[in-house]
Amino acid sequence: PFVLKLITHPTFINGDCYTRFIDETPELFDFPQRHDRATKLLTYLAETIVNGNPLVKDRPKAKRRKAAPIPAYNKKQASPPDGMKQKLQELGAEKFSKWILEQKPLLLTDTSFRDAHQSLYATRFRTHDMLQIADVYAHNCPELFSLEMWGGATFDTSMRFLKESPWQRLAEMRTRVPNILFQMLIRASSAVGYTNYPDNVVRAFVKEAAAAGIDVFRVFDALNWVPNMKVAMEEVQKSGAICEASICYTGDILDSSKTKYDLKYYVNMAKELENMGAHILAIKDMAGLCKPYAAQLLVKTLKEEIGIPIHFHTHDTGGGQAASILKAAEAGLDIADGAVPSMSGGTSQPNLNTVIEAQRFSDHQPTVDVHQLDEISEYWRATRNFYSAFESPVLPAGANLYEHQMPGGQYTNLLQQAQSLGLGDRWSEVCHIYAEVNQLLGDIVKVTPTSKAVGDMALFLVANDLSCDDVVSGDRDLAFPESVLDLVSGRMGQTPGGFPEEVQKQILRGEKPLTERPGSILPPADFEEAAKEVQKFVNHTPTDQDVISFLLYPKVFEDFMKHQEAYFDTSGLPTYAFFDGMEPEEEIMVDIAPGKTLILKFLAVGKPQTDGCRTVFFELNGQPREVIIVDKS
Ligand code: 3PY
Ligand code: ZN
Repeated sequence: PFVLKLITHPTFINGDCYTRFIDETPELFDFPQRHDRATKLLTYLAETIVNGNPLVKDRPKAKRRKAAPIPAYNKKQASPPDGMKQKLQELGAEKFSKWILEQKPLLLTDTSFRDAHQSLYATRFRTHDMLQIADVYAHNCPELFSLEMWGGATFDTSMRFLKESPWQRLAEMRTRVPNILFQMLIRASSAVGYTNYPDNVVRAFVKEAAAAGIDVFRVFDALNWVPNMKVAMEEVQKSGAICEASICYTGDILDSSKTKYDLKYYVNMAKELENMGAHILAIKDMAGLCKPYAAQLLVKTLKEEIGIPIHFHTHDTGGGQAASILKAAEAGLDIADGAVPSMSGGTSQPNLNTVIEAQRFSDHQPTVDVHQLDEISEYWRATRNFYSAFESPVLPAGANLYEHQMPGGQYTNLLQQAQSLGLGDRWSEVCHIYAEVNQLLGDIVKVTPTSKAVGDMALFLVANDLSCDDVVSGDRDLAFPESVLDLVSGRMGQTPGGFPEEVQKQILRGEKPLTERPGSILPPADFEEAAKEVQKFVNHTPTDQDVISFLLYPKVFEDFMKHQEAYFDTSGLPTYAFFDGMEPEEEIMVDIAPGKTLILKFLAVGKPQTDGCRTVFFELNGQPREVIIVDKS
């Protein structure tokens, strides 16, 4: 039909087919590109139908193969009601921070777009599913303080596994949600990675993220080493966004036998962060260790000692963390994190509706509407069924949670890693050794990336039937995991009191540990050189975002770009089709550009030919199409 339209156009018939004709009527010449995009997407689907997506190999198939129900919202409203985003724009970060202090109701952040699925589904939720519900949030929940929706593990996971651009996710979400603050998690000098980066990479990343739509940066250092937070914090402040600096909570401030991470330690750190210009202080309780009375004491004391709002983040691994939020709110907490009911609980955040209901008729009752959250929760509940392949086993925390102190995001992940190494039945031993490794290293803060090093070491010891004593004795020449060397050598930064010298010596085998800030000695990245490298594998002029993605994750970014080149942008495919391909007679609609939708129907797969190829039969917008694929089985 495209060709028909072109050759029947009067200009074409008159023979006036000069180049302006192409400029004036580009739609007539769009067909090769559209054809190309469609072919690429069909090739992806055919490949997935015949050979499967390696990401879900041997995993359960999606339990649902139709769109999740989207709650109604007032589509007549030209734009959603104003929210905190407009307040921030009106006041600027500093005054906005003071404004928060004046609010009586507890403000709420929804983590469903980031930490909830990072903790429950190994960070596998796709942009497609986020976009469907984004407008509903904007229209029906404008009272939310923020959506935590970017950073942490989502940056690399989206490119590495989901083959989609984290920047595109941010941009498309921003278009749909102009009124609620967007919040991200940044690992200070490790940005959104697992190791420290040069300062100019961290700065460029923050600047670009703020320009792309992030309003609140939750900055933390995985060893609570404040000097390592400075670069990221400074850059956030320069960008005009809100700098939310974190104290990572570990240990137990109520246990007087534990003196390393006591109340004074946290108060001192909070004061330092306030002096460095933080607009908000986050209590980042990544493992869900901050029990109700500890939360109350901590918030009460911090409220007396510092003058910026406090934002509490916890994981409900132990099951009782809504009570910690309640106690903290009583003590004057300003903002709390939670997830919608269907995305909450276990290693995820506490249930937002539980938190709201627990405070109904109190002075702090949040203003977010529980019924709206319930409707949104139904959407997420249905959406979870697209991700059956990644559903984490429900792993109720035992009393040993307070001994091993594993972060929520790591807890279920490490179990799966242990199972894949054949150590599933030795899980409690892994937990126990994890706690021992922590003590061996001098009792450190455990959160990405330091928690990964402790987890890697625990698995290494259990898998090789070794104990922490074997590490210290140095009798055996052990090849420790790379992450452990990175940690103990100081390449992740310094821990309060330092690593025990003997342990450091045995693990590093003569390598001299760093004492200075890694960013101060890492050579600055050369952005122009990096752009030239990127140019080798993309067929457009590299954008700043491309260059930053490449500097953070060179190989992951290159592979992702190659995927896009081969298959076009697969992020618009429904999740069940992206993971599992299509079923015969199934039809899907895919938006490939504004106003351009493809209707794809899968018909059948032909028998293998002698050369191992199979023909996959589709209909594209009602026309038959075939794709030939090598059957790798
Ligand atoms: C991350 O760094 O991704 C975390 O969620 C740490 O808690
Ligand atoms: Zn978390």
